[in-house]
Amino acid sequence: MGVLSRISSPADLRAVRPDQLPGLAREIRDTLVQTVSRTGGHLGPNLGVVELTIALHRVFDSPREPIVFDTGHQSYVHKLLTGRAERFDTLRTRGGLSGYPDRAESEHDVMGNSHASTSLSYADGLSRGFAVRGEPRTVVAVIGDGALTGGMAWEALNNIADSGRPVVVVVNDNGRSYTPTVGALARHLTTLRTHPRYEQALGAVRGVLDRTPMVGRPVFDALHGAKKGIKDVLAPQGLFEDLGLKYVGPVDGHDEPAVERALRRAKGFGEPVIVHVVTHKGEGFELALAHEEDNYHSPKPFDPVTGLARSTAPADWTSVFRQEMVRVGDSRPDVVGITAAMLYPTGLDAFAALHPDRVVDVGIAEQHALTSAAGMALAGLHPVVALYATFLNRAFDQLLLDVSLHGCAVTVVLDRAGVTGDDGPSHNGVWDLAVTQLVPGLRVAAPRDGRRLRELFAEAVAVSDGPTLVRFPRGALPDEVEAVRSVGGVDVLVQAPAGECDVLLVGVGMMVGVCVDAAKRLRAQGIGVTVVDPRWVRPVPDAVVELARDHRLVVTVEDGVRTGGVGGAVAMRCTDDGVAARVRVVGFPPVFPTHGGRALVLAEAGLTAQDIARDVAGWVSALEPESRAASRTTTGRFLGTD
Ligand SMILES: Cc1ncc(C[n+]2csc(CCOP(=O)(O)OP(=O)(O)O)c2C)c(N)n1
Repeated sequence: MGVLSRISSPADLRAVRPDQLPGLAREIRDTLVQTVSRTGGHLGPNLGVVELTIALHRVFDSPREPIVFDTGHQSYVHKLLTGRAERFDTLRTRGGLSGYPDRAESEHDVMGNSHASTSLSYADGLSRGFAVRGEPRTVVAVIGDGALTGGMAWEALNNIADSGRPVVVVVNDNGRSYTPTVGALARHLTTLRTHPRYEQALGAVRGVLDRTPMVGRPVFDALHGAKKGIKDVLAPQGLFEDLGLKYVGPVDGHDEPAVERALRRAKGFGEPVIVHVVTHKGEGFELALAHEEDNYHSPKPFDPVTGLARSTAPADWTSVFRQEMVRVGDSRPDVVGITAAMLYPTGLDAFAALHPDRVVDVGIAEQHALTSAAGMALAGLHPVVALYATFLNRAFDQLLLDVSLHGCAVTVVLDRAGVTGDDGPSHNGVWDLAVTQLVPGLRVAAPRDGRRLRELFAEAVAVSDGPTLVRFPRGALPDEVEAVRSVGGVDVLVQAPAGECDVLLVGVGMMVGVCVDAAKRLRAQGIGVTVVDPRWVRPVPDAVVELARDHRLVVTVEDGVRTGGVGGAVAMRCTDDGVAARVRVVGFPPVFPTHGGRALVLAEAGLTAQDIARDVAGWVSALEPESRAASRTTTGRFLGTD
């Protein structure tokens, strides 16, 4: 029986003999590889923090001394050590463990946000809260060098450094976000990590002192600690100390006893301290270490022996954008790409390979990405900012007042818009359609298939007098649906028979295909349905309003929140323009959905063809008889025009 199965709490871990810890680390790595190769998830980051997490839970008394994991994607080891090892095989499945910390799952999970660079603010707030309540408790934040590129981390450090409170900031420095971490801060950490005089000096000291353990350890610890006088001679760690923060490190993050010593020392200070821990993403698993692109940051299910994906990936939305960015960028020297530390996942990589000087990785800094894009637009470029939809939330003010107020021609491309599923509540991209409704001058496109993505992206970058946004979902491309005709830029996909214009279904993006399916079901029930794809969903195209006049009921369907989304805008336009038809808005309910497969979450939200057909049939039968009779005499005034 292994050691891991005997650990159901940090107290059990603290009782493990030091000589058993290397074996435990191997067991944990094996569990990580076996499980994640089946479920998919964050492998590289967790393999890198095995010794660090063991040391954290041996030194700090969680949950009394809370440990906040920034982003939370590297919390699998923490889960294994806090009573969840037995359920670990349920990772990222409905009813099973979340892929991020989850307050509902364990008292050891402080937050489950999953957006980067927040841990120091949580830690600052927790420690301030404990101080106000008169509870002397240390708070720990574990933040990667990638997350440390986010501005919020520095806003928090500004407060923490001045607080005098016991906050231990553990910088997990593996030199990478997905790809190598960018910028001056990353360079500074590298300088600390690789400073030859420092390493030589420490190595020599350790060599001598280790031979006299009783005396040696404490003396070495003292040297290794943050004695400013000694350290300044050895390494240029000034940045942190100049902020008033004590600095311990750099520590080899795969040397568990060394990490424990550094953490105990940091805890002993009783005031703010940085512990700089150097780790390798993917440690202990050759395939991950050798993986140039991202060290298996978040692989899909794969064979743990060969590393090959368990299923061949179908053509997806990202790959279409990847190609189009190259095509458009090749012919437009003013087009540049901006990524917030996600070059490959957003598909900017192919363009970057061809035009390295025309793609900028700004770090995990979506706010800065948008305002920097505004600056580039003011300088005469056309930036394409490629983000996951959920991360645009951060940069709302920048989109509103820095980009849009100035009419900057910036194109924002949102991947993973709509329901994403497995990664849990905070990764769903269901807010973008609502928040962008508020932005004057912003034009929003929602392609229904790959061909429309190509068209709409080209149209978006051709706009030169204001911002545009193109949003598409996660996953495989749907079959292409051809229009029967086009009206004022709006595609009509299904036309209700003349004199039977009961329902106008307005689909947004991938929901267009679902609407076409729902229309077939409704037709079988004798209900006349027209299905349109506005393509540009903001502002509401005039043609949608005119088509609405020809129907008794308008139903909008979007995979974003119902509140204030496209449907809300269509309803307002119809009311403002005196359209008689009722408008019903179908969209994502105002909930934070629990993690689960995307199809499952969509079904729970009632966003399937079957659900929509059932609801629409009910709404049609509830229409007043007069309105029904009136519509039967409607000739479809607008329907004939192109
Ligand atoms: C605001 C925000 N933008 C982007 C991401 C996507 N993301 C998840 S992990 C990650 C890299 C994190 O790097 P680091 O903090 O160094 O942790 P590591 O994975 O290297 O351990 C990124 C960009 C995110 N979670 N939050």
